[in-house]
Amino acid sequence: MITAYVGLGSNLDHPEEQLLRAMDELDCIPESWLGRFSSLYVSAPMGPQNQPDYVNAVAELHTALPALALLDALQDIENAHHRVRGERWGPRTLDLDLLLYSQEVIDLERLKVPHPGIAQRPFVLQPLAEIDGDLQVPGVGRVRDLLDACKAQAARRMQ
Ligand code: ROI
Repeated sequence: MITAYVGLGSNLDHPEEQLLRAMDELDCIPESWLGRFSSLYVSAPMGPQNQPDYVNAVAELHTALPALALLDALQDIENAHHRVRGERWGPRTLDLDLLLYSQEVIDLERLKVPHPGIAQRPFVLQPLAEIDGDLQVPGVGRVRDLLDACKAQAARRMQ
């Protein structure tokens, strides 16, 4: 069994509901079950500012699936949320990023793990730190230290 971490984000069509539904769907991925799940966090968009604020969270997933099969399953869930791949860094109904897959480093065209932007994204680090601040991001550093380094732009925790 592998422990993986998935970043969830949405800024369209009732983002909180999108994330809560996605949580159930993650638990239904074959050969996998949902572990811990962070609170929901709201943050201003990174990238183009002419879009709504985002709601983000992180889920821990225990899985026997190979990384690419897990990626396929995540993309199936995105598609079921009518995810439309529009402009780069534009708004989206549901974004599921495979952040960490055990301590593996994967560098394929389709999949880069750890997620390349992780160290610059407080909206990922903050929910990840809520689950486990001592987690190591291979080749990058410890989650808690990475969060301290970009705290200035911290996301706000929702109720
Ligand atoms: N900005 C925030 N705050 N949260 C996201 O999940 C997010 N996702 C993205 C881009 C457009 C980079 N900006 C984001 O894909």
